[in-house]
Amino acid sequence: MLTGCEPWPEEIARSYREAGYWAGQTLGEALRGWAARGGDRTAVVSRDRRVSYRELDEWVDRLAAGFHAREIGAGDRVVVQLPNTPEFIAVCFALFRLGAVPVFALPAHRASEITHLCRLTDAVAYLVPALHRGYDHRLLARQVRLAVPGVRQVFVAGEPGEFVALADVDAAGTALPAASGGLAEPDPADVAFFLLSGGTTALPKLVPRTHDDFLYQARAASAVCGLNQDSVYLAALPAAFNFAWGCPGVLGTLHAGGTVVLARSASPDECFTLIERERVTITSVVPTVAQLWLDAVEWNRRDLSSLRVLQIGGAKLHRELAERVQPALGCRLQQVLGMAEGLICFTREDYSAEEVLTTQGHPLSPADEIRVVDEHGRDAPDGELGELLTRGPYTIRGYYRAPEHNATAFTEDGFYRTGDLVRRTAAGRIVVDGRIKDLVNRCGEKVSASEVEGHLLAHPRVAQAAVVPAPHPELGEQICAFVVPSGEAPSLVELRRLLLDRGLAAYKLPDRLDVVVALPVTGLGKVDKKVLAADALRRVEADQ
Ligand code: J2J
Repeated sequence: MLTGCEPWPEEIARSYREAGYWAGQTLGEALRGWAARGGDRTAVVSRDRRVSYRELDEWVDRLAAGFHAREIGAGDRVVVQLPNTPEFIAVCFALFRLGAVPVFALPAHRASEITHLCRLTDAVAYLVPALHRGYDHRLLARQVRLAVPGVRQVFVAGEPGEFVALADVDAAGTALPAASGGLAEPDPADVAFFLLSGGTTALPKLVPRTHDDFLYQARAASAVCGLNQDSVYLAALPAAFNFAWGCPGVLGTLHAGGTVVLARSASPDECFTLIERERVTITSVVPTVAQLWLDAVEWNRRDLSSLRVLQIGGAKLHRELAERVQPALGCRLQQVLGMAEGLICFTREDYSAEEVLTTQGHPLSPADEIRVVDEHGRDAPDGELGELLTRGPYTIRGYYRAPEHNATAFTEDGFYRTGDLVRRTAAGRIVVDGRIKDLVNRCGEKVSASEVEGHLLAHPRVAQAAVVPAPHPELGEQICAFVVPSGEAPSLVELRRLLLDRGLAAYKLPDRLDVVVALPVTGLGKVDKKVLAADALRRVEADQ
């Protein structure tokens, strides 16, 4: 396995293989099988392009050959920051075929996140769109190259400026025989790609996912959702987000022989148009997007009758919203509790209506092991709140290059500490009821409090800073910054500008600023985030 990653213990890995969970196939090989079956059927659709299974497979081979000709090879890390376009899928599979390892950045990431990802992974290349949502990613690429000279090449989907056009990589590939012809197939047990954790640390952690574990996840999720070749999945969220990538998402749909439709944004305008045009049957959204959609059906008269399932996950879904799904959209609701680190729980078709509305379901795999433990690590009885711990055939055993953090994020016997507070019902359903990890879940995007605090402290007149969540009617949670100033307090606008200048993604900027004379501390002298969160809630309510 790639150095810096934590493999499953040999005996457990063997048991996953013997049980058939790990099929010993790479993602690149899997696509060959899907293409052989899918032929001229449509694999991927975007606003202006349709790609058949056969075309996708050939495109991937050409790109693989083109990357190979540009000296990208097995084990090389490549930061991929592309919006939902067919290129994103083709590039990832091309890298999989070479045994190179894509690192999934989100389109909203900026210099702070991207330079960190490039440094942490020793990336040799960086892939960007030319322009996305009015932002010129070539400017960002210039900054990144200056900061991290190890990034030897930048590839651009679109007009490349001084960099290399992805179209040229494609063209270069035609001169070579099929990429896999001369290249060794990567080891299915090795890392296929890195997902970003919804982490709590000042610098985001990376989640190494193997071919074996992820193909299993996608296959099993596809089966749970009953996908087949008539299924049409709409990727409304960024495809680089685990939810849209493999729960069952893009990979589960391709595995089933269905069609993946790529939306550039989750806006009701764009998504409803695509649902109507492509007869979409299933899609996945976070609760804030679900709310937008449910409000929009009142005035947007698109035909959404093809939609069979709306998956909602990524953040707490309130019952009132859950109840509106079926009447407004005429489709079934499926709640999903997932995480980049692995474990996914789904509500199932045979659940009672009440269970679908109020629980986050049960684990995908019979081999998923779940514990709900109290603060002393003892198993909590059903119905009582505790931290969710998990291990299983698609849950990682450690973050990449993070031995110290891994020592606390995982138990000695390999359970991942999710930081989620849950209870288990007598029927074995999981209900998420809070969290003990230090982050803000804003529109399903996880914002690490300590990451934002670190940047706030860079302001010369900020002596202390603490970030906590508070409820927000549209965002789910908002980012509240408490600041102890030294001298004249900076304004919220000033702090937001500073964070943007420091290259932080815009979704991480504080929504509120409260200036205080001191931060509350616990008996151990740490900032008391519970007291602060309660204080934030009071202030938010007082302002309404
Ligand atoms: C409450 N909290 C939830 C839910 C995730 C599918 C769906 C979501 C993610 C995801 C994902 C929740 N109710 N239904 O990767 O494959 C919070 C929990 C969890 C954290 C993980 C997938 N569903 N959460 O959201 O890695 O706190 O993955 O630990 O971004 O989101 O965040 P992330």
